[in-house]
Amino acid sequence: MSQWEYAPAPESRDIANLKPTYRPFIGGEFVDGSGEPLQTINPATEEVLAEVGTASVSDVDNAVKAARKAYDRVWGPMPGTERAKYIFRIARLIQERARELAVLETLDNGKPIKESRDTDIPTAAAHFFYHAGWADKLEYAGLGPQPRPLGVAGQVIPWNFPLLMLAWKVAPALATGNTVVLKPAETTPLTALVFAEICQQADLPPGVVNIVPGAGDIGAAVVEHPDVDKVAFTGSTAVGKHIQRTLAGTRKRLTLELGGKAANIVFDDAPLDQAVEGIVNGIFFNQGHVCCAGSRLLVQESIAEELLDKLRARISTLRLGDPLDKNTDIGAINSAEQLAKIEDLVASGERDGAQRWSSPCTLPDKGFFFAPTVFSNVEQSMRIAREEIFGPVLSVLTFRTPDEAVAKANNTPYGLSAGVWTEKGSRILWMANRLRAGVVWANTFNRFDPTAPFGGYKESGFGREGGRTGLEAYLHVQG
Ligand code: TAP
Repeated sequence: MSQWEYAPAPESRDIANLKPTYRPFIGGEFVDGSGEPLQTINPATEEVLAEVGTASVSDVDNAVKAARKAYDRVWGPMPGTERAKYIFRIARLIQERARELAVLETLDNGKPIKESRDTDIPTAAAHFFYHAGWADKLEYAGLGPQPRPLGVAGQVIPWNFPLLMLAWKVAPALATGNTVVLKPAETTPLTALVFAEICQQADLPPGVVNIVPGAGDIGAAVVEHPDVDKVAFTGSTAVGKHIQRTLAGTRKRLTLELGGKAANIVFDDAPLDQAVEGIVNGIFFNQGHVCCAGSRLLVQESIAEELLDKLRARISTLRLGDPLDKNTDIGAINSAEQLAKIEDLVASGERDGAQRWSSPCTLPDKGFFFAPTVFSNVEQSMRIAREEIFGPVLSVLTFRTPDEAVAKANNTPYGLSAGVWTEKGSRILWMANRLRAGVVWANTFNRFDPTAPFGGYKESGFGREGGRTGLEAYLHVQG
């Protein structure tokens, strides 16, 4: 007998304007892709949401041809002031359709509606607004007197922030005068295809944005297409390395945003209640499906017990369940495959002797869910301390001195983000100078803003997205 079950309210399908079928978007039209159609499911209920037509390798070729034509004839030569009008229009349309997009994102991805409503969709709109503002000011960006677009950008994105990752890729590409062929993740293609509708609504010239749903082979076809000038990839380090090898020796420009294993470091003088909120947000936001998640808590030994007690008490209050319920804190894991990966790593933590505590919440019978989990007594050599779990699982380690905190924080192949919690401003700067991470947050975590460049060190990738620095990835900078 099921402990509890729910079905999404029927009106959620109406609000999301859910259609039975979705199709690839090439040259300004929705087309019948010649790939094998896929079914996208709601990970919270395992029900089929829609059938999605996918692109084949020859569809990718058509998309690149459409993008090239649009670049040569329309978008490349267009003055920045004109490009800006289209991008502002897209930003406003995302705002106008925010409710529909938020519900659709939650249905397809499993994330809590309060996160898609308050973070994913508004931040996606903010990226278009911000980059629209750059379109006519590129020569004043300090990138040389005549920055020139690269041409056709091939972009491949993951499933954890489907529309937001699209915005991080498409907005700077369009602002700088490039055209785009984008492949969304196989498990979350829907908001990208609604974005295609928004491009039509905004009268964006055909071919400027092309969306080619499909599996990894279609991502590879985009990346490897000889007429693509720039590749922007966000996803796993393994696929990123493969792409880097594939592109070696080609003329293509490449940026990679890959995995992470961030340290969230709490000193004994930190405001503990505030730190507890930051730790919870750092690892449980979006079920921990966050490349910069604070998945390793490094806590100063003298306060470890007190902090852990407070943390477990706080985590016990998190509500897990229906992602469409506005009070839900923890939604569904995006796929059965990802759930299996989390379970495997958690089992390894138990086998390795770490102490597991999971929130006493009840899991629904259907759908892919995992209770928020904290491991203490974690050694640096354990898999749960080294590998990216990409789920709601926190590994806790302790330290005595700031030097030890830095050494442990940097003891990872990754280098995307870190957090420091302390009252001392001088210590924040001391730590920030020593942590090998692209972003260091102080007394906060998971803060995103289109004006701030985001990206990694080491195996977390290279290149930056956002801010003025992010524009460089899409421009030939001439002296
Ligand atoms: P991946 O398996 O790497 O998938 C990412 C995208 O690449 C998907 O669209 C995927 O298609 C496609 N892909 C798969 N194989 C490919 C290939 N050989 N050539 C080209 N494209 C290919 O990662 P994931 O599991 O979706 O995402 C989780 C990972 O992304 C985590 O490691 C996370 O840290 C990282 N991530 C990083 C960031 C930043 S900003 N650094 C942000 C979000 C996520 P399918 O959907 O069909 O598999």
